[in-house]
Amino acid sequence: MKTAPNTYLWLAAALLAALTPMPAAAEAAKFPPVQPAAMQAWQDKRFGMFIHWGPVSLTAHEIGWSRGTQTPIEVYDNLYKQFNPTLFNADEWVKVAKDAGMKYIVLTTKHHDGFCLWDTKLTDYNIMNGPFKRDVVKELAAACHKGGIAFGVYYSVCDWHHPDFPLTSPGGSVKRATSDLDAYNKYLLGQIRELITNYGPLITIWNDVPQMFQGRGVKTIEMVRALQPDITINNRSGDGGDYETPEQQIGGFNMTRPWESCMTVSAHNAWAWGGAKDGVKPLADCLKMLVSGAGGDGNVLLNVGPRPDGVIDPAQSGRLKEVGEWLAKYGESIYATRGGPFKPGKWGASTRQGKRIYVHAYQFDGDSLELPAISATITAAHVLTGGTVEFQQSDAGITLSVPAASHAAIDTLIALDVDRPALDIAPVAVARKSGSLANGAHATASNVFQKQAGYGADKAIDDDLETRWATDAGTRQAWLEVDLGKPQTFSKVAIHEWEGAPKRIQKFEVQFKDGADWKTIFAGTTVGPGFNRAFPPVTARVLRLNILDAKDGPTLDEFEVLK
Ligand code: H79
Repeated sequence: MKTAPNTYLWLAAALLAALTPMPAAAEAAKFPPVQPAAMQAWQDKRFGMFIHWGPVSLTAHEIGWSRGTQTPIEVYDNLYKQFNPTLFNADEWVKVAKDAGMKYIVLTTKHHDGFCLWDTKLTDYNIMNGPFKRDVVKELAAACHKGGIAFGVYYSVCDWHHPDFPLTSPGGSVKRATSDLDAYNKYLLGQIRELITNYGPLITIWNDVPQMFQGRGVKTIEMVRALQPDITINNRSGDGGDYETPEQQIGGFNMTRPWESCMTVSAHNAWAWGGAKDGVKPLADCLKMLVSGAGGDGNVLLNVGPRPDGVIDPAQSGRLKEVGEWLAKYGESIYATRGGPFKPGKWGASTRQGKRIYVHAYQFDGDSLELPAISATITAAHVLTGGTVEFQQSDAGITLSVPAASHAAIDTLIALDVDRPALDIAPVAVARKSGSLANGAHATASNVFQKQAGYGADKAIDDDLETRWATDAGTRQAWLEVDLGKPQTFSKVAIHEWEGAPKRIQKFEVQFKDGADWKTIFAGTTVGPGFNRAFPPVTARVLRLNILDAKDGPTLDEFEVLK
């Protein structure tokens, strides 16, 4: 998010650590699971809309977290008196979601700031007591039901505004002098009961930040199950739930435990409205989130932050519409598919349904894409995005040859028909080094974080954004050397500095080895997560990123060497 105050970074790290891991299926159940048919119906939808909205949208600062930081608490808690989104039209929101190809909507009925967007009888701090006086949750639920799209509620477990909740702002870091967690728990259960009883049927209860709720979440789940047995519940109740929720990252391949990544369309990862200059992510990023999500067997909940006047800004709705146009053509490769058998990576992703595998290729090596062997025979191959493909299959693997003219701009979609149910094929990783040239490459580094293999140099060339090369804390200078295995010609590098600590690098050079000498191709200052640079072609076997100055130990997701 854009304005992380340093004082909250420890809290962020702790929370994110608590919110993102994927436990093994066996760890999960302290309560009856949701009906399997309901879980599958939720998975089949694959793509939903998250909506973060409330009085805070007037400030263009982050929902919940700006209370007591950018916005003084007294100011924040009075914003609702001016919140009058006269242009709010629930049917319009539903149309934006449907045009995007989304199959469900999840709205922040109450975020960590405690403000309620519905006519709750349990607190006055709600939408009916501001100037707008319309039950937003009721209107959106009705519009969803009318529009044939599922509706779910986000409900923050932590509530830094409620007088009985033990923690308060900023960021749940201050302990209240007096509090009553049992009383607060009654309030929470009462509110969730209202939402299910008066606004259902719901597809999901999306709990968030279960501060102090371990041992209490199970009560939530039991009540939800009793009221409506087919509601899915996310894993943030305090005691787990039906599905995992990686946040601001696409989950890894996992077919045993359902999951949904929540992502923001905002270019700056804002959840609530971030102002006119906030911007949106490129179409390629949005599409790849969805495709790689489905390819890993997960859902994607893509967030919009409507403006304070009630409109989803055309920048956001326009981008979503482009995703919807793609889905209108190629939705068969996403909805109701399962992930795999080729596990997702920077190369692309794959999904499957019936006797068909959908290969989504983001990158080729020249004209070809090498895939590992699978336990099925390919009977036919087609490029659904237009063009031609030839395939060769042997015990060693599969080669798909797609001429450059048949490469789609973002995702070349190739359907492989196979001789048996595609779901029977065991998932396989696509062993591939980063960068189209680096398949035989290996990497070494000056320094590896605590000499741990998990942070080794090879992690920077493994085509896996989930792993990284890291150096020891306090490292100011370091190098990463890539041996391409044989002399090769390249004219571009891409560097992905870890998003968890971007812009540590302050000064660097990219060099190649010429005999015993290092020759500099180009030099630069900061890098960040999406750096790339083209240059006149260089032929060499060994090159390196030489980091001359860093604020703290440099750490990279990937270093790619490209043609
Ligand atoms: O509702 C959205 C977030 O507000 C919520 N979950 C999603 C769905 C969330 N609560 N806690 N966290 C996420 C983890 C903490 C994130 C933070 Fe930050 C990053 C806290 C500190 C850095 C954002 C930026 C808040 C303060 C600064």
